[in-house]
Amino acid sequence: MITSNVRPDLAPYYNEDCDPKHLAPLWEVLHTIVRKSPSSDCQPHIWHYGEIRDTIMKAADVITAEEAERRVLVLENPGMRGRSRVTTSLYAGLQLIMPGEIAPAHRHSQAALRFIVEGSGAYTAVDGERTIMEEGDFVITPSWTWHDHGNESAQPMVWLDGLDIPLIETLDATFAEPYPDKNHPSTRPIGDSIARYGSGLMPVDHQQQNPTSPVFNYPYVRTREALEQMRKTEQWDPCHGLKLRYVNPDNGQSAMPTIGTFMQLLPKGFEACTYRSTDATVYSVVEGSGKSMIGDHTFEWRERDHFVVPSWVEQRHVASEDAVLFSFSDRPVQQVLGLWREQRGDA
Ligand code: GTQ
Repeated sequence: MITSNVRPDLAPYYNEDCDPKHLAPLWEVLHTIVRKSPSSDCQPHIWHYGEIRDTIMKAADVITAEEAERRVLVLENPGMRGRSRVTTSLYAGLQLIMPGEIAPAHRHSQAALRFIVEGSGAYTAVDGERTIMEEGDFVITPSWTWHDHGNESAQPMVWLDGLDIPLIETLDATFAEPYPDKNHPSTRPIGDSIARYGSGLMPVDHQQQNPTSPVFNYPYVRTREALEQMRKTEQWDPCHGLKLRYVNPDNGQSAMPTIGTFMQLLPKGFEACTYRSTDATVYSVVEGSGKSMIGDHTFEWRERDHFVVPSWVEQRHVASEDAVLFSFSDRPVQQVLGLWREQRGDA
């Protein structure tokens, strides 16, 4: 049944002629599918870690990592409940792994990032190389690589998962398979990738094989040190403070082809100018506290809180202490397609 807003008198034509033949009149929907500017069900939202931590920890009482395969609570955008997405194109969740547990090996066409929120010492293994993760580390699981996670430390570990699940769903290009054993065998020592590719150096005959960075752990100590060193020149961007993007050393592009990742420092008292861009963005607060005005909302945040800014909604950040924010979005996809736009407002 096709309903009409434009020409109710044409209802018999729509329903008796068009509809049975799987045809529909564009003029009834044109301006809802080709809009003047972005408008989606994605809403601004904040998850305060202090309010959700108990619920995350309780997941360990109700299900094992092995039974769950991945014990994750999905950060569901309030405007898109039940659709496992934090923005229109991206998925986010908080994954819990307890001491002694293993999340078994599998692979899928969706790419994943891990951003470590609480705990230290657990590992992710990617195609036979383990990396030990610390708070603030950014770790990549590229598309179609075998990966398992394990916690050999004495504390629970929680990290933010960011995946391109909704994007891959739109493209209808999903594949996944389990590995026959819980762990994929180790074939390279811990630290191998960062030694080979992560110091401004490369093996001399290295040929780029993959659009994803060959460095799969960007440790927080290095990122934080870079920001601290940069702050000495006081070249603050009025909207972003000091903001770095994670890059693939092979090609200077984003570390992951489908997800852009960023880390920024806002010094105590910084009041950013208003800014908007077409890449809806998920933020994870690493250090400090402050507030962000996002559209009509004001979110007060502190360490380990997560918040989301929809596409083309104005954002403005104020830091009450030195603050460090990690963020991710689909910016590289929009840029490669020539779609990305940004707009800076007044300070
Ligand atoms: O760790 O492989 O949050 O496959 C969702 C799907 C994590 C993972 C998620 C996944 C993973």
